[in-house]
Amino acid sequence: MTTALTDNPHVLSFVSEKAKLCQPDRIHWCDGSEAEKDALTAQAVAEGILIPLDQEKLPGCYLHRSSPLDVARVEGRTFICTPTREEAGPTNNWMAPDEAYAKMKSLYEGSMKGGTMYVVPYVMGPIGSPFSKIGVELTDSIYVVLSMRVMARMGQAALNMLGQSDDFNRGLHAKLDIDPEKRYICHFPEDNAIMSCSSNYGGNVLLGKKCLALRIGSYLGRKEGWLAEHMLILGVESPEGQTTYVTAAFPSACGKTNFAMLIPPERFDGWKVWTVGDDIAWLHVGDDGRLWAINPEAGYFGVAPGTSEKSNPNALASCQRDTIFTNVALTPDGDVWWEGKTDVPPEGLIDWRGNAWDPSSGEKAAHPNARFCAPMANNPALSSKADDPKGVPISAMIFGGRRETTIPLILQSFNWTHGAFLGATMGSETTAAATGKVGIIRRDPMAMLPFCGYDMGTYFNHWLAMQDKIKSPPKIFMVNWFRKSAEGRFLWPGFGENMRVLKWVIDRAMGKVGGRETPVGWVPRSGDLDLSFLDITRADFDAATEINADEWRAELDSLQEWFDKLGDTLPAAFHAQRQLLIAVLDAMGGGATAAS
Ligand code: OXD
Ligand code: MN
Repeated sequence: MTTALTDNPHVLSFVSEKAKLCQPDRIHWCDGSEAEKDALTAQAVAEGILIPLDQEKLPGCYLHRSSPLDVARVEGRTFICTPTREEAGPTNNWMAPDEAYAKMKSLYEGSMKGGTMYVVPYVMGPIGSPFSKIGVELTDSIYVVLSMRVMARMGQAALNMLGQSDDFNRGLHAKLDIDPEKRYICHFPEDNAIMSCSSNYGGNVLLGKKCLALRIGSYLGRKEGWLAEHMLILGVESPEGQTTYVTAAFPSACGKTNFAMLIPPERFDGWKVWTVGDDIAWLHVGDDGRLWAINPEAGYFGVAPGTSEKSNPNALASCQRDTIFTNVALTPDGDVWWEGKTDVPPEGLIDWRGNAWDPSSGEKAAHPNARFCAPMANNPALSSKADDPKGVPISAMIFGGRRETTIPLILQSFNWTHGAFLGATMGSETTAAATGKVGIIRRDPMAMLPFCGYDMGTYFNHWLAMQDKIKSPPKIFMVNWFRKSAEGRFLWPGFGENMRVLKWVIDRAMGKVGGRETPVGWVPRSGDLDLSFLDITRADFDAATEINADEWRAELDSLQEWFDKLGDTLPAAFHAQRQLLIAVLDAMGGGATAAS
């Protein structure tokens, strides 16, 4: 055993209790140092867990290949273990805490015999921030240790911040044999504890991320009066040097990382977008009555496929050093590749399973949910506030999904309740970030469907209750970059051009620009959005921002089923919003609202 790095009795007894259960031969306390990283990396390479990439071109970068049966989050095996099923709500899998503890105990028993248990102390959020949370993850996976080192402030600093306190998340992870049948990701919100086994894939095992920062975090947020959200945080700096901060919630693999790292097009000379976070926001009400956000993470666990010089040069730059790639393809010269990185794949690729890749096979070279795990410090667009213990003040919040129809390019809500309603009812086509069928529309309220650690209706009530505390609330918007024409063509060019939409958002938040009121919210008129030097026809812009009454009526109709599923805890205000919108649409008749 390496020497314990703390004399905190609560940490020591947690570690010794779990060591007794898992029976590792060794216990390694992670201090987070460079020397430790080098030693663990060398060991991971020797054991074949990491494959070194070209160290001249990509210093500190490695490839990891997971089991082909362990490539994404497993929502079906993820449980919220509250005393009653009602507390977990109808959208979560539930298991009684006693049953879950007993099941997990039997799986963990002796699971680390012959191996090492790593003690990984970490902080989610800037060191010293009153909003940060501390966790200790015990794991038998070097891949987890090295990834947690990227994704969180890990090591001695976390124990120093904890001091003698008992207020830390207790996490236990064991790889077992990666058998999907034995895979469980169990959350115990009342005990601030997480247990995960039989997986070694990011979202299931980097316990600070989805498990603590969102599922347990959302529970703590309700208890303590704040919000833990699946949102990126960015700052838009104007040529005059004024920075406005915005958060945005899109479902997994729908472009949060790209949006958080957006590079404004030439037309926006002098404008700059700064990344505070690309996946998670913790939002607290400040003394000034505004909502302030911190990014609890310290790295990016981003989806690699589709990331290119065109879609996200800052993400590519972030992956040039000290990055762990998972399930990407390997080039003969020790570089990485994935679908969409370049138009033409390099010759001689080894695919994500480790086999020579045949481009005519119809198989993907990289897994669709292949990831990069890169330190945020590598990002050329990193905000100087990313480490600020206070966080940043939020002027606008954006919800967005991937929808071919109905939802316009951009829509501003009338008020907080209407904005929360739009977020709560948003739908999106499914992606490869979770196991299951891709391309089906599912409701993903506030992009939190897989991440809310308690009953969804109660979560919405918490959102509505927060309004009373926020004297100057951010304005709430909805975006859809993915709307298509009748012929199936994307109507909006996306990528850097999304800056034009972002500019309208911040101008609206400041009350500086007009728009068109429709029955379902405000949309820009073509003159309100800067479309100069953009290859888009007026007809396409009108189609992208069209509110079609028939489509919306169908949308609101189908919502009833969703509301029925959510049950009695759904806020009455949301039923009323739906009825109101239906009434206004009925008064309007069929077809599209006139563009002007
Ligand atoms: C993620 C996800 O990994 O949402 O961020 O799946
Ligand atoms: Mn995410």
